[in-house]
Order: sequence, then C-alpha cells, then structure tokens
Amino acid sequence: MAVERTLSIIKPDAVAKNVIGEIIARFEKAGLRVVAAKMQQLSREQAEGFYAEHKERPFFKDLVDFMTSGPVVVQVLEGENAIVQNRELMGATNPKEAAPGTIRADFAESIDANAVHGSDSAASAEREVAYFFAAEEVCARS
Ligand code: IDP
Repeated sequence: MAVERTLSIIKPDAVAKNVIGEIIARFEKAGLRVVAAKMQQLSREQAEGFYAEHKERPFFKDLVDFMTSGPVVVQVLEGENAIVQNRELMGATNPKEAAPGTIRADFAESIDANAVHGSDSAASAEREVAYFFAAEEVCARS
C-alpha cells in the first residue's frame, strides 16, 4: 500500500470540548503521523473556499457559521493508506450513524457539529493540504 497524506481538521466543537489530544492519539495509535499542524480561527472566506463544493447545498451557511465559530486544528496526516484510514477512524458524517469506537461516535454531537474533517479522496487530499499548508510547512517523516 502507498504512503499517502491527508488533511484532517479538528473542528470547533471538539476543540471546545478539549479533546484535541484524545483525537490525535487515535491517529497515532493507528499508525498515522502528524507531519504538519496549526491551530487557527478560520475566516468566513477561508471556510467558504474550503467547502466550495457544498456552496449550493442548503446547509452551506450553517456549515460556514459552525466552522468559524471557534478555532480549529488543521493537520496533515501521513501513513499507509492514510486517506481511507482516517475516514475509517472518523466514522460516518452523521454521528448517529457512526460505528462505535469511531471519533464521531465518541466525540460528535450532530451532523453539523461532527468533530472532525478528513479528505475523502486523493484529489481532495492534494487540494486540501495545499489549501492550508505551503510545501515547506509539511515535514516529511517517511
Ligand atoms: P464529510 O465531512 O463526512 O466528508 P461531507 O458530505 O463532505 O461530509 O459534508 C461536509 C460537512 O458538511 C459535514 O462534515 C457536515 O459537518 C456538514 N454536513 C453534511 N451534510 C449535512 C447535512 O445534511 N446537514 C447539515 N450539515 C451537513
């Protein structure tokens, strides 16, 4: 399997709950490595650009409101099969449907406030990593 990179965001609800460390521990225990990380307050423009593919969806304004409601932790995770592995660790978008033991099942409240984001494909991962990090900010570990 190929070593991949994927973008992870610990969303404002999880930051507010003070579970940043517990979430990162799950990535590390699964063999993923943090190769870039920063905490930041997203502007509306940044959140809208990041979620541009959802612009026409009815929940877009709520999503942007939520993602700008407090600081987030943005990370690049690296590892074997990192994109799918991260999605499996996260669980389903709606925490009520997320498998037991997943991050969203354990830490998320609702489909809006669902604790984490993870890139859903290689193309998304490439775009999303570049959206938040310059090449020299990503520290190769493999
Ligand atoms: P994902 O985060 O699991 O990849 P996406 O379908 O890409 O899910 O949606 C992006 C984000 O938009 C979700 O994480 C969630 O916060 C929000 N979202 C998705 N669908 C809904 C919905 O039906 N109502 C409210 N928010 C939604």
